Amino acid sequence: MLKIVKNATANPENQAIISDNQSYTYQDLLNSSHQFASLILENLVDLNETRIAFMVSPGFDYVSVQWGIWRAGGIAVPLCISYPLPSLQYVIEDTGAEIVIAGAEYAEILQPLAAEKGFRFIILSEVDKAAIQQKKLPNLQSSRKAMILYTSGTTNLPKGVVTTHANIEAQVSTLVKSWQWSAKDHILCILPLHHVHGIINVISCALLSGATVEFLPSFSAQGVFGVFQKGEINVFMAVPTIYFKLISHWESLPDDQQKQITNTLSKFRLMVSGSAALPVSVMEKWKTISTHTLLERYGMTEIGMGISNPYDAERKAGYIGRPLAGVKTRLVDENNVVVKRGQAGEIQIKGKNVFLEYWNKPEATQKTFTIDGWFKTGDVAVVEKGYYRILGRDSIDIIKSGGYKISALEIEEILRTHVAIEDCSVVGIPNEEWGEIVAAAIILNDQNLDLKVLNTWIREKMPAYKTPRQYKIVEELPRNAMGKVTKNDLKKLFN
Ligand code: MCA
Ligand code: AMP
Repeated sequence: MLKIVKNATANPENQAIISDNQSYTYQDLLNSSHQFASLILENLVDLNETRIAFMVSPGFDYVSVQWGIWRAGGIAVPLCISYPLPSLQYVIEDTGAEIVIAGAEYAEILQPLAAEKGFRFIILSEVDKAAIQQKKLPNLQSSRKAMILYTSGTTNLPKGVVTTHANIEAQVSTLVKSWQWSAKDHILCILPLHHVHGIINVISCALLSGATVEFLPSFSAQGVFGVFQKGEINVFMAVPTIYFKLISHWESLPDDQQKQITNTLSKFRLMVSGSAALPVSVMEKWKTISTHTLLERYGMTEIGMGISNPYDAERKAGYIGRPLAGVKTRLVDENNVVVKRGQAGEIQIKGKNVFLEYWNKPEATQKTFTIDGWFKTGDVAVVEKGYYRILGRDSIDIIKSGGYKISALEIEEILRTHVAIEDCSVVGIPNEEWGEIVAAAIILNDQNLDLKVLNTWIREKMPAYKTPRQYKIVEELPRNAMGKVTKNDLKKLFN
């Protein structure tokens, strides 16, 4: 039995989830996920790694579906709930999903695709729960594939990162231990649930520990402080942009409300930041507001979390910390030779936490590991007094905005399909709130192109968080002697 499910059976009466103003116990979650597993199994005894995509809002149903897929032996493929159709279709087709599940609010966007492609389409609100007979569920080896999450890299289209149950267990267990999770914890989840941060660090750590996860349907600073003020939440995790937004909101409040919030936050057990570099200014401001020194950690879709500031020792501003238990790390130079002490190098990772493969991409999988099995992160760091400090990425084509990893190449490819665009180049430019924002330089072949129209056009094709926030129309792109666009020069255009 999966560890997370086994632990749930040990805490049946504990409160597992609060969503939509309702409270659910671990027993509710066990029943509901068993019921859902039975529904998707139909006449089978094991889904045998069938891919099942699901577009469900954060909350009890999301977790029931995720656990149901796992318990039936399927591979869970969570879809981003704000994706436009082309991005959803890409994930569904790339994984070869045979079953697609939609919350009622997403049925309309997926229905035409279901009719065209003929996959089994389940709309949650139409399921007749009373008619489902609980089936015996398969016994799963932990080496089985559990989940596929999409991440952007230096290739144009996002790749599916396949993790096994053993990978997920390793990723969750090390965090539960290092950050001292317990059944008394109560975390607020406001993160999207198609990425590791929300799925692993928030939900799975809490549920493996017998703790409570409370969901807000989407992020708003006011909403978050509103839930905090009830006085039950004691753990919070977010990307730096969210802390930035919380700080801005707090600063806009009258004195007495500021004090109340500070008083509430000071009682928290743990507050974590990650997914992108935490600016020292944000860390310091948050400390004056909350009294907490944020625990910054470093992770990646392919590895879960790898490096973390300590729970009960010094948390250093500007550093991502030290390797987590069970995670091996090293820094190497461009010849893959381990660097001397104090020198910068690419972070490479080994351990049970490291993913299995990129879905259907054996070459990409092979390229991302060294011959002796180290995963190449592409992040460059240095170690100072035992603490890792990130210096940057080895690829300028990877942008981090609002905690999301974005490929400049993917955006360029889409822009080039616009009839009025002759050529373009995309870069990330530094931004206090978002970390980086996406900026595009374009050469037009139709000078009448309205940028607002272009913006609407691109938002129908890719998620809003990937779309350019600044455009510059140029006559030509800066290139080196080999004809390659020099993106560092291009970045200067936007300053
Ligand atoms: C939205 N807006 C932006 C961006 N996104 N502007 C600039 N850059 C952006 N990236 C604008 C919108 O156009 C809109 O403005 C306004 O902000 C509000 O948009 P909305 O979508 O409602 O934003 P939000 O709900 O406030 O979202 C901000 C957010 C969200 C909560 C920070 O981006 C988020 O949830 N990020 C977390 C991503 C995450 O979980 N990453 C983890 C990946 P207008 O109305 O004018 O158009 S996993 C990972 O990285 C590894 C494993 C790890 O280490 O964790
Ligand atoms: P993703 O592929 O979305 O999982 O993003 C992983 C990337 O996020 C890493 O390769 C890093 O570049 C970046 N990242 C995650 N945590 C941190 C952090 N604490 N500081 C700097 N970069 C980070």
